[in-house]
Amino acid sequence: MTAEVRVDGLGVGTMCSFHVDSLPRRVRGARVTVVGDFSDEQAHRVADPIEARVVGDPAAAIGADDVDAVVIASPGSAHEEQVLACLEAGKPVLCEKPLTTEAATAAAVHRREIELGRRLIQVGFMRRFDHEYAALREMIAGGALGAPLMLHCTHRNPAVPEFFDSEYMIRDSVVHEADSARFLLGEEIAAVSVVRGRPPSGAPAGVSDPMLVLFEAESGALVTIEIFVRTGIAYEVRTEVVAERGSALIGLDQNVVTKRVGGTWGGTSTPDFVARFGQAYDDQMQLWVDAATRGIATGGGAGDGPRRWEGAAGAPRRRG
Ligand code: ISE
Repeated sequence: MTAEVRVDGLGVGTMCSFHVDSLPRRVRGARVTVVGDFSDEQAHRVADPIEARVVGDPAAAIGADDVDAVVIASPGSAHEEQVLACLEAGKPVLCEKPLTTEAATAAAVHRREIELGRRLIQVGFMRRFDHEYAALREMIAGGALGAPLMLHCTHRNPAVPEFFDSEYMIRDSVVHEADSARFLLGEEIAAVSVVRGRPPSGAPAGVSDPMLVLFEAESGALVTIEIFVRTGIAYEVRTEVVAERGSALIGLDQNVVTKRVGGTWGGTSTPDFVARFGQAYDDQMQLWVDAATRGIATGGGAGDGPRRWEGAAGAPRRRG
């Protein structure tokens, strides 16, 4: 491994473009040497300004001599094959969620990582690096509020692409709440139920948006999630813990709101997840680069997230 980690960025849509931009500017110790996307044009748009090579074939890019580690932000359906290729090549990988699109394949990827004997996968659960989530976890773990009884999670996107159906909402959006719930409560999710709501006019046919999701944690603590990805308003992600001796709420956008205009109280809401979680994405990337320098991965891994909803021991009940 060279002193500077040479990174391959796979799938350069919004998220990977953000990461590719962060590596030279806001993260120490890495540079992007190879870029790949199903659209060669998009790959060149990202690669050319930073003098990276464009390699269309993901397997060739992962195996390339000038690649030490890989950032995967391709569509979820491509993750399984690409992450497995990283494992076989012995290269640390930061894979955007979902790790794979099915619980069984995610479990298989995790098993392969264990078989090979080296932690190489970090999953893009960036909320763990957000200062508010980290402070809330500390508050809960420190016992200041007493035992947590409920988490109330609001997860609203202003808009999503047409293909973002109800399954996508669970895999791409609610997956963050699964990770956050486990991160904040420090325990596993034992049961999941989903109630489908009435879509707003203009939503694609057959989509259930909003939905209410209920997790029951092993201790009996309840986690309610409102997932609504076509609000037309702003990016709103809030989490409130209600515990035995008090409650605490994060995600009020206090960093950007709070000003008085002509006697009214108001401000701007966060427009999107990159604006809301920019600091968390960068800190996540720094941790990944630091670990990749040592040829390993740390942070949220293949064993986190909804993989645990199904599978071997202690398989949760599914309802709804
Ligand atoms: C997106 O992919 C993300 O990861 C965001 O954090 C989430 O809020 C959004 O719903 C997803 O589409």
